[in-house]
Amino acid sequence: MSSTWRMVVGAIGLVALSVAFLAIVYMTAPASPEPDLARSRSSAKGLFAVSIAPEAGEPRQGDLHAWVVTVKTRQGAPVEGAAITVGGGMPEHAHGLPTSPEATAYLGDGRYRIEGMKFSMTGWWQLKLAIAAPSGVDEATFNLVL
Ligand SMILES: [Cu+2]
Repeated sequence: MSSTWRMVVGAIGLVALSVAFLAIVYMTAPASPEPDLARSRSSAKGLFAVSIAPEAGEPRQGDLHAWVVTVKTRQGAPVEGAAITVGGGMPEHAHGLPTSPEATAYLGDGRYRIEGMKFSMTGWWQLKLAIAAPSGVDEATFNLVL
């Protein structure tokens, strides 16, 4: 084989490999990234460890229901005396929450009850909690898919 011929064959081989690689990447990549559905996370600035849980079973579309939000320090100590403001909505639909949920009670051990939650549609919701405690102010965003 002449060296020119060898180079041509090599180049064709490289192109074929690249096409195969791109095809695999394209076919295995998810169409859109799934939201992170973790119900425990660090707040945005890392001030608090925040968890959420529905107070009674998984919420269904249209149900008015309550959540319990647990706020702890990074070291795991309960955060008391926090004011929690609830926001959110559906990022894909550019609308907010259909209700105005509020923190209505401190349940002890860093737990706060959020009442008046309602998911009026199925799909991807975000729950945004602004937490103002004596030790500082931070926020945490949770994703929920109904
Ligand atoms: Cu919607």
